[in-house]
Amino acid sequence: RKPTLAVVGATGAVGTVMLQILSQRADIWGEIRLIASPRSAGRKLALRGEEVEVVALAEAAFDGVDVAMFDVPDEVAERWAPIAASKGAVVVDNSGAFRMDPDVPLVVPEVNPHAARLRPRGIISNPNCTTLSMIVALGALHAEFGLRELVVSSYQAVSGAGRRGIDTLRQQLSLVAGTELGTTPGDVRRAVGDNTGPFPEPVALNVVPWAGTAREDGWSSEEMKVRDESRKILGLPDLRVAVTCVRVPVVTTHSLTVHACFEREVTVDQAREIIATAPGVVLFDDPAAGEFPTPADVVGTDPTWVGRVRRALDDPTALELFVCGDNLRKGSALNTAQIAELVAGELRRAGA
Ligand code: 2RA
Repeated sequence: RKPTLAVVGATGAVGTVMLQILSQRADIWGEIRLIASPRSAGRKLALRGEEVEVVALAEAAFDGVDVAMFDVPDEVAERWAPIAASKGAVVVDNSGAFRMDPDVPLVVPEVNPHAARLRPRGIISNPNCTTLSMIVALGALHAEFGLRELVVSSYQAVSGAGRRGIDTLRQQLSLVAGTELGTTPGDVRRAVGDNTGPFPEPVALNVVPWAGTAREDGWSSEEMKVRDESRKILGLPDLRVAVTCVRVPVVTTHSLTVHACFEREVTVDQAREIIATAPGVVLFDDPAAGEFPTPADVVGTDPTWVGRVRRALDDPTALELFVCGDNLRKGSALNTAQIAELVAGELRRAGA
C-alpha cells in the first residue's frame, strides 16, 4: 500500500507551493489529505491534476495518516503535531516550535539525512528558510574543509513573512511606482503610511535590517535561528556564527552573503568543484560574463545557487560566497517534501 500523507496548512503561501511540488515530484503517495483551519474547510484545491477538498483540522483528520506535513504557526504546531504523532503519523513540521528540541531532529536531506531516523517524539523539524537557503552549499564545503566560523548577511524576500508580506510589498509598490519618491528623508514612509504590514518599516524602495521578533541583546529571532539551526544541522555545537538578517523588496527567494572560515586552506578551484558537484547545488559564477545568481532568476527553481566564489583577501582558510535559494521551495515546501519522502522510503523498507 502506498502511504497516506496529510498536508496541514494547505492554503498558506508555503502550502500552495507544497501542492505544486507534490504534483510535480514522483508520485509515491496514496491518499493525500489536505487539512486547514475550519475557515478553509470545504475549499477545493488542485493537486496531482485533481480537485481535492480541504478538511478541517481535528483529531479524526489524522486517522490512517502515515506522514503529516505541518505548515502552520508555532502555537498551532505545538498543539497539533503531538496529537498527529500520537495517532501514529510521523510529523514533518515546518514551524519553529520544535527545531531546537534535542528529541526532534532538524533535517536537510542532502546534509544530514541519517538524523531523520532518530525521532523519539515522532516529529522531525524542517529548518527555517534563511538557514535552508545556504546550508546545502555550506554542508558540502564543510564535509571537505571543516567549517570553523560563519559571517552571514541575509537579503530576505517578503514571502518569508507569508501572504501578508507579499500583499504588503505589492500595495506599497503601487503607491510609489512612477513617483520621484526615495529622494528625501521620510518621503517613502509618508507615501506608504501605516501600511507596513508584518514589517517594521516600508519595504518598497528600501531595505529593512530586521526579520522576526526581538531576542536578547538586540538580536532578532531570525538571526538566532540561523546560528542555532546551522550548528544543529552541521553537528557543530560551538560553530562561531555572526549574522545580520535584512528584508529586501523581493517577492520570493532569499539571498545571503557568506564569509565561511575553514580548518584548512582552501582554493577557489577546489571550492568551485565541490559546489559544482554537490547534489542540490548549482555553481553559477562568471562575473566577467555577468553571471551570478539573483532572486529574479532563481525564483521557482529547486537548487541552491552559488556565485561570486572568492578566497578571502586576508585569510587563505576563508571563502566569500553569494547564495540564493527559493525560500518557498527548498527554503520550506521542497525540503519538507524531501524529508517526507525519506520517511516514506523507511516505512516502505520496514513493511517490505
Ligand atoms: C522570514 N525566515 O523570511 C522567515 C520565515 N520563516 O521571515
